[in-house]
Parts: sequence; C-alpha cells; structure tokens
Amino acid sequence: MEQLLQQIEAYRQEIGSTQPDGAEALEAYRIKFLGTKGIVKNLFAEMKNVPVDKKKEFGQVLNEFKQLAEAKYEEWKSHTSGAQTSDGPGIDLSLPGDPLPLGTHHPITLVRNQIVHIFGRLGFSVEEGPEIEDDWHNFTALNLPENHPARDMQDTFYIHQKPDWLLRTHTSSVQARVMERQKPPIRIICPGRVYRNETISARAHCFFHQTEGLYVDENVSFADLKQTLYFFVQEMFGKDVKVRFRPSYFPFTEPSAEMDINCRICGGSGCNVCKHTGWVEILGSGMVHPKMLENFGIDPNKYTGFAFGMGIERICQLKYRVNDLRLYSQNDVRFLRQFTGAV
Ligand code: 2NL
Repeated sequence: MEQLLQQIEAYRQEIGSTQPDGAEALEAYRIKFLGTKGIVKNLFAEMKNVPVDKKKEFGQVLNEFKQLAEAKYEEWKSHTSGAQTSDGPGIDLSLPGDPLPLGTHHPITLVRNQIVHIFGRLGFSVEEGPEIEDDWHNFTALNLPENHPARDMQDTFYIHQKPDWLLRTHTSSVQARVMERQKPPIRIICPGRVYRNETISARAHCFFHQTEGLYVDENVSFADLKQTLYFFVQEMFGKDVKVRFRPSYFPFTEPSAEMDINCRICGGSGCNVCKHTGWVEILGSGMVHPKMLENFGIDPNKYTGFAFGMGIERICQLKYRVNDLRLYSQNDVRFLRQFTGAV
C-alpha cells in the first residue's frame, strides 16, 4: 500500500514536470497513462490487493490521480492542436468541418415524381422504355400513317446508320410496348425524355420530358378520362383550379380533347404565359383509337381506353414560373439551387 502511494506520487511529479511536445508525444502520453493497458488502468487493478480498511483512502488518492492525468491531457491537447508536427503543417481537428452543400432535385425530377405519385394513388404504375426506338413502336403502331408530317426528317431525329431507328418523339412508344406484351386491364403512366428536331429557343428544345398515360379495360368511358384528369390537376395545382376541355385531333385517339386550366401565373387577368386568354393548355387526351387496340390484338368491341400526354416542362413552368426552356438543361447552379427544399 505504502509502495503504491509512493509510486503514484512519483507519477504525479512526472506529469507535473514534463509537457509532451507535439501531437505524437501527446499521444504517447495518452497511451502510457490513460490507455487501456496504461498506468491508471493498472493502478485500479491493484485495488483488489489493498487491505479492506485502506481501500477508501487508496481509492480517493487514485481517483484524484486519474483526474489529474486526464485534466493535463485535455489541457495539452487544446494547446497541441494546430501546432507543427513532424509531418508538416498540423491539422486542427477541433475545428468544425466544412459544411457539405445539400444536393437538389432537378425541377423536372420534382414534377415527374409528383405526377407519378398522384397517378399512383389512382392505381397507375410506371413503365419505361428505350429512347432509341424503331419506326413501328414510335409511329406505325400508333396509327400514324406513312405520310404523316410528324415522320418528316424536319421533325424527327433518325439514326443515320439505321434508318428504321429514331429518337422517340413521344413516350407513346412505351405504351405500345406494354400493349404488345400485356392484355387489359392496363393502367400505366410513362414518364421520360423525348426528342424533336427543333431549333433551341426559350419556347422550344430538341429534347424535353413527357408523361403519357393509358388506361384500357372494359367500360372505360370519356367520363373516366375527364374525372381522372380533373383529379390530377386538382392535386397538382390546388382544389381551386378550373378546367376546360376543347375538342381536338390526335391520330391515336378518337374522340380527342385538349385540357386547359386557368392561368396559374396571372390568375386570369392576362399575361404572356396564357397569351392574355386566362387559360393555359396543359395536356392532350382522348379515347384510344380502335385501330390501335386492334394493332395489339385487343378486341375493341370488348375493351375501351383513354390516353393522355403532357409536357413536364409546361407543368413546371406553371408551378415554378420557369419561363425559358433552356434553363432546364444549362445546369446553372443559381437556377438549380432555387429548388432546394422544394417538395
Ligand atoms: C400531347 C398529346 C397525347 C396520347 C398522347 C396515346 C398513347 C397511346 C394510345 C393513345 Cl398508347 N394515345 N397518347 C393521346 C392523346 C394525346 O398527347 O399534347 N402531348 C404532350
């Protein structure tokens, strides 16, 4: 016992008379005194050899010694950090780290995910397909005849080496592939990138994004189409949204209709986006053409369907007031950062 106390006193003096020089010496000190096989640990292990009536006194001395050894370590550590080490300039490990900037979702991704979520609640699942398509899936199967203007080289990017191949001009090609392999009921949406041979400007781009939808089953009606699309815009833009359906024409639907909503930018008072009409067209739709169903071996006397297509950039423009299509692909972080924390 006496011997142990003397030993502790000697250690006290050692700690009091030296100061580790640099990070390595400090680490050596830590290992020697405070490590798992260090002096403090070993002294505590001696406790079991101390007579019962001395345990209290010894315990007190030992605890004070431990506190001294730890306090000195903390004190030296705060001086040592940032100091020179043998490896060159020291690194101040006590400084807070550099904040990592939060990544953001691209606004097109944000809106795409919202569309997927809303239709998901109505039982639509997501289908994707290739961006390089063949003529059949992109045009012929969709009831676009040989001489249709959309097939013109002016509008479509054809693959030079293989003239039957092209960059899809809409995601209807994905729906065609699904109808090819799956029988009704079919209830899908197809979001994705599409390509058109356009001169790039604020209002046109050679690639953009679409979501098309398709619902084929027994007894699918035009009323189902209207109510589904009305539900969608209410979820997307708020319950106060007003809609109007206008008769239209698409080769793959009959009858066809375009849907407008009241302008979200000016609220109806008139602006550039709604061209001072108070209404903005956001999608095209219609009942799937019976010839198209036949193309895929689906009996048009038994099944009917509706389909629609919308541009994601347009929805984005109305939601986030993005007024230049080029912003979406310029990757300017000043643009992209504005969507941090957006839904
Ligand atoms: C628009 C118009 C539309 C469709 C797309 C479609 C797809 C199949 C069958 C029938 Cl597989 N129709 N898609 C129908 C009507 C309109 O898109 O303005 N898109 C941006």
